[in-house]
Amino acid sequence: MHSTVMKKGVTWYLTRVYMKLSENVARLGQVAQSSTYGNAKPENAIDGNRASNYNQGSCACTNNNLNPWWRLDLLKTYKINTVTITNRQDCCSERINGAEIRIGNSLNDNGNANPRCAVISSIAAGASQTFACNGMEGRYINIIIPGRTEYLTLCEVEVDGTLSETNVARLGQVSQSSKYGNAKPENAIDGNRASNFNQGSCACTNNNLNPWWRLDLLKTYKINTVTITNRQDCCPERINGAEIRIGNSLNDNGNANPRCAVISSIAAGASQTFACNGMEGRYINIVIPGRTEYLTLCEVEVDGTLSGKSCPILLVCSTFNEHIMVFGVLLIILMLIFATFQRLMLPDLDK
Ligand SMILES: [Ca+2]
Ligand SMILES: [Ca+2]
Repeated sequence: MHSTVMKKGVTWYLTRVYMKLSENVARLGQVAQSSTYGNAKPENAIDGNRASNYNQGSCACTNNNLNPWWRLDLLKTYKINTVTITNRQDCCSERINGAEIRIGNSLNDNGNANPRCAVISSIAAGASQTFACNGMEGRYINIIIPGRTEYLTLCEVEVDGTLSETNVARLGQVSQSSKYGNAKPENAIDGNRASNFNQGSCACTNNNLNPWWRLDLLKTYKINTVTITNRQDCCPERINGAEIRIGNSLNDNGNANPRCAVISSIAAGASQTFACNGMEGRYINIVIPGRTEYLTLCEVEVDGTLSGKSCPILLVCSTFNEHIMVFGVLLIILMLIFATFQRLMLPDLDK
């Protein structure tokens, strides 16, 4: 009896962990299809429900068209690992045969001209089949039946993928030594490179000695590159001699951290990328040392990945979810040890 309960517990827990680790990004998107049969709207294929009897109202379906298609717009570019399609159960499972999965950033031919991830030879009635797309990149995921007049029915489309965008700057908090007018530090991480000062997307300090701007990423990252967009309409030379500093210390407001680069100059309105080769830090500072100057930054973009090294003992600095996960794994190990011990020492107990 103990082992049955234990197996159920382990299965439940591992399912939850799996669901947590693999996010279905399809549900973040917007959908369209070439036509709609009755109430079988395209949204039914991303309602999070694999119910595959048509009458359950959870399948998308087109009319009987030539080249029918369904499209998911993820709104941003993703690297697509897999696409999982659930086929109709109660009728006509062969209608899906020959459908293609297309992934890319173009809307030519409604997105159906994008590169092909897979051709579906067949999916059993009511079954869910997963197709590997190996990191193909795209904002649009189309499913199309080419060259045939057919109904396209999709009871669920699930997509496992990760955002391609790697600018982690926008996840952070910013500050600067002083603020010129409304040119607040957030303007440098608003996702907009607009470089005319009047467009309101540049951060700018007053005319201070050693002016600085700081990005706090809240966690330690390995920084690959930092890309800085300079002001276009005036004074591009003000950035000359600025330094990029990266580290975990707030000594001298973070300006004493190790140096990634010295900016010799950046053309007016240009964006220049500096390689920091995996330097680790939570803080990224840009400082003009030894000079009284305005520091103007129209955009700062940071390519980096979360650093694994910052937590020598996972339980000390992990998030709440990670705590729960570690606790669960330890619990499973304890249960396994207990079950093994029970079998060895008390072999007759289950009989
Ligand atoms: Ca559905
Ligand atoms: Ca900006």
